[in-house]
Amino acid sequence: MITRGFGRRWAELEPIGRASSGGYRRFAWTAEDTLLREWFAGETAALGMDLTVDRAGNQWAWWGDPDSAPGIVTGSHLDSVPDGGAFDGPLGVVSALAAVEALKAEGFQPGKPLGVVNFVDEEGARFGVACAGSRLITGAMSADRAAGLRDGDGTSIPEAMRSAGQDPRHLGRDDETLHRIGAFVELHVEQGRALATEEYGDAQIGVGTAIWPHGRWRFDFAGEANHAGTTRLADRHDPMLDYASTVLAARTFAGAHEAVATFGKLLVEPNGVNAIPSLVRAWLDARAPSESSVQGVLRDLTAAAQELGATVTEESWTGNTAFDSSLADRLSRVLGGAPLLGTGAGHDAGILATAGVTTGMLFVRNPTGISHSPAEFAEEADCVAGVEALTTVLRELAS
Ligand code: HGY
Ligand code: MN
Ligand code: MN
Ligand code: MN
Repeated sequence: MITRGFGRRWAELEPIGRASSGGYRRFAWTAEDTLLREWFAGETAALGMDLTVDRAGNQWAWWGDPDSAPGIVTGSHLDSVPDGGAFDGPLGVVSALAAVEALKAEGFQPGKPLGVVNFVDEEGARFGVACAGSRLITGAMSADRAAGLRDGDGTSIPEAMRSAGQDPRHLGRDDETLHRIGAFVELHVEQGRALATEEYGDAQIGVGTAIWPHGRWRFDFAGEANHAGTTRLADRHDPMLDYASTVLAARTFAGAHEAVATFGKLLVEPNGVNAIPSLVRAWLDARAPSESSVQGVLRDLTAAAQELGATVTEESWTGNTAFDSSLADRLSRVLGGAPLLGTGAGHDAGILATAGVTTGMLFVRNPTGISHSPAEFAEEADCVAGVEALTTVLRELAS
């Protein structure tokens, strides 16, 4: 049953938003997102679940009356990074649906409401802030901040929501939705390679303990637009040079502070091969097991960039996030001693945990550790083990 429940759904989801590279472009409030949401609505209706959409557009499907008692919720997200992998997000949603189907098939009667959520805009690929859907309903991001964000075409989140048929008028903290969550457990493909190592016993399933502190910063390097062919070198103010030295400095400071950092997104104006740029705008992602390490990288890198005349703007910050330790121990126990591990990847589960929701995570082994890439992969047997583990956990928590 579980294999069929997983395989059919996976096959239906796979073609939506897939690019010729084999990677995915599934951005919030786009046509691909609408197809994914319609798929989710159809699947949850077929399971006899009641679907609601909250103030930020997150989809919540319920088995039982969600206002009768705080429920047990699982699920994840369906959006992706540009050219992302197939598993990051969808594995948690498909596994949640297959687990509910398995529980229904065995005649399980939940003692409390059981929910499956599809969070909107977890990757922040279009508007720049990760976990936008969970940040909005928990108040970690204000409606004003969301309305001020723009995508590459200058579209705002409210405009994008309206174009996707959603109502942005009540954008913001959603206590009614939050009060329905007694505990949230998100299943996710492991991002990084720990479970497959001897240290973690080459385990199929792991239990999350914490998410590293992480953030995103925008660096603006101003230059002087000019002709690439006729401007003497001594007369140039080329911001690409300042950007290049800052990229190298980021790697140096990350090493020095035992952190990780990368500039993964770049905007060049006017972006012409034969024009010296007037502006180079670059976004930094920096993370570390401790807040002091990340802050150390930002302190040193900001000082170096400001020396070059750059401006640095923090666009999002998530401090150290610890999952509920007693829930983590309980998850590990019911899963026969599944190993506990922290992660450098951000998740909606982390945002909910920061808002005081009892939260846990399950990770499915990733043999290569690669993620945010078309090469992201998990073995089918491990995915099925993930559904079985999630089914066990939901049966345990919702009894
Ligand atoms: O960026 C992250 O860590 C997550 O995949 N959104
Ligand atoms: Mn991701
Ligand atoms: Mn994810
Ligand atoms: Mn010319």
